[in-house]
Amino acid sequence: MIMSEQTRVSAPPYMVEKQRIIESYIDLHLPPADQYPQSLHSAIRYSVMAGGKRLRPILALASFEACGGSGEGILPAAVALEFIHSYSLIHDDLPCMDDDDLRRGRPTLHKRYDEAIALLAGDALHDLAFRLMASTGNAGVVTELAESIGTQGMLAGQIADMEAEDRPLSLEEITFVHEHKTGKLIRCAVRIGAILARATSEELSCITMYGEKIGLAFQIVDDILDIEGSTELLGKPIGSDTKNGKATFPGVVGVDKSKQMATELIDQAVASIASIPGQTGDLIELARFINGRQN
Ligand code: GRG
Repeated sequence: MIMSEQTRVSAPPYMVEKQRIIESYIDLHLPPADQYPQSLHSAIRYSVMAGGKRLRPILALASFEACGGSGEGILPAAVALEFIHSYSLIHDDLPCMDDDDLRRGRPTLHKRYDEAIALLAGDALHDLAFRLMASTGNAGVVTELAESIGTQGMLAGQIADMEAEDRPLSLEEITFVHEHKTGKLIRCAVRIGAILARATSEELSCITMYGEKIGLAFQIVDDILDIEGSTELLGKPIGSDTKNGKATFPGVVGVDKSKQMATELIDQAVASIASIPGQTGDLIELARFINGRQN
């Protein structure tokens, strides 16, 4: 195998098992589709129940367990992360942003309903997410989420991404976009798991490093899949980054170098949690999955 070649990795059993738990928790904590106003509630369910990988909540669970946490107390926080993620996808797909027609294998929310409903469904998910996060009784994780998606977090990345369209970027600039637009929420997921498990400060800094490395790798792999992936597996058309003039890692450093960098980041992520005494095997498998994923 040459350095830059990535091995396909299917979802680890841990991920499949936790997906089921997350799915039923989401189902229980979303308002019923027939509750007034039905247009809003059915739209929220249409987007959230469309079968994403649930990676962010699963990372929170794995981090919680690696830092010695047990039981179901992590679930509200984990699902809050998925609600924020879904919210960001809905808004990202809007005509004023990426103007995408397909998401998770179905018409995007504004195509299936309309723009106003899509906007408000995103807003409602923001509210639902913060209510769930606050239900942990831990103000630290509420602040952690707010900072991760705020003006120095995901929002900064989204703005930088939009302003980078149709112009050449440096490696430093594209790294900023990816670390913020995508990386901040992934970093937040593993940090929240660790905080709720009452991790030591050493464990928290190891987990933070892990989250930063996998977060950047995740978006680099996303860029590569937009070139080499399959529309059927991704549930959205490939080639959309090029079509929309998006800044990508392959656009800046080429596909081979991007693959090599993603692999190096994953190796660094795995190395960064080596000193955590707890069960880190699932975090390692999830990191390997991120590099070898097909969707
Ligand atoms: C949420 C505060 C807030 C603002 C929204 C629109 C926006 C600002 C940000 C967009 C960020 C964005 C869409 C980043 C892309 C992240 C990404 C690679 C998503 C795909 O994630 P997967 O593959 O999707 O985990 P599934 O469908 O599996 O859940």
